[in-house]
Amino acid sequence: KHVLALSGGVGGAKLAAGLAAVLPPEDLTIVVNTGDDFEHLGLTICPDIDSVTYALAGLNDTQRGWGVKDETWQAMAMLKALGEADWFNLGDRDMGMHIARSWRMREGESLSAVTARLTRELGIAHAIVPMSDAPLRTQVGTAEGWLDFQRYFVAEQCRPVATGIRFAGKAGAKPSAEFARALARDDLGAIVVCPSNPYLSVDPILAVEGVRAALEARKVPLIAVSPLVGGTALKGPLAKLLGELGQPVSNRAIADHYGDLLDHLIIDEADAADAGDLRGTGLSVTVTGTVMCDAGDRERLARVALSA
Ligand code: FO1
Ligand code: CA
Repeated sequence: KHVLALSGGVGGAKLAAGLAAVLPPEDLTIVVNTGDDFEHLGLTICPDIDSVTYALAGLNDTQRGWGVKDETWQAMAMLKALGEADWFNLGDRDMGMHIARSWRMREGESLSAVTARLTRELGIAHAIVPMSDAPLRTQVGTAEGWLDFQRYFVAEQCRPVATGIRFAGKAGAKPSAEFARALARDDLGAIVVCPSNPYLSVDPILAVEGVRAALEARKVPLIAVSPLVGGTALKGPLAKLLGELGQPVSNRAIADHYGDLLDHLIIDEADAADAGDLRGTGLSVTVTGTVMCDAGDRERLARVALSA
């Protein structure tokens, strides 16, 4: 049976790596959020595709949470000396990835094609697939207007008060060919939603044309791993953003958010008290450790998700 995984960046990438460690390449398609992507210094930057790629290649920097390990920053220092924008940190090795992707795309290759090639070159046998080849960009509404996600998150450090989230370009953003193929497979056995932020990392995937309807139509179980630990987001100042938008941060809110799509929710042992209420809604629930510190944790959680 084939597994379709939906992933955002950091937390999602860890479970994606766990799934890749326990499933053969032909049994897994990892579809990645591209709502965080943007153009910067003439480069196409895809933070979530890169987080998943680096995690599967064993190149990810676990300390920083993004980018490549053993990174150096010489190109960045030169850019700064030249008076160019320095609010978004591009390591030298990471820069190589952005250059390869950007020039191939300028030569006419699709994001899907370039992602398939670059991941293969890095020795990754599993399919890492962008949700769409069309730009669908997550933007945060502020008093100064709509900001691209990286502008809001990195340049502005989430300081502006958020008034909304929108996905610019979602009209006409079709699923990538490999995503559409995975959604339609006869042998699809499960859909796993990795522990990424539902509003910022999974919603963009669900906003791609036809995706929500296709997921609803499939009679295969949809299993989500909650990104919450101890009732709060494991990483990031994103709780502030969600608070400003009036979105409660709780497992119940996540379950309600996914609604009918969701069949099974995996929650952290620190939130075991949530299980009763969640089960009361008709959901099936697994309580386990969801914090992934090493390869053993990732593989164990992947196996728990698959047995659900
Ligand atoms: N996050 C930061 O907080 N500061 C950065 O300078 C930064 C640079 C960066 C470069 C490449 C990349 O792939 C990711 C990078 N990130 C950086 C992380 C990224 O902005 C976010 O963590 C994700 O978009 C959230 O999923
Ligand atoms: Ca279902």
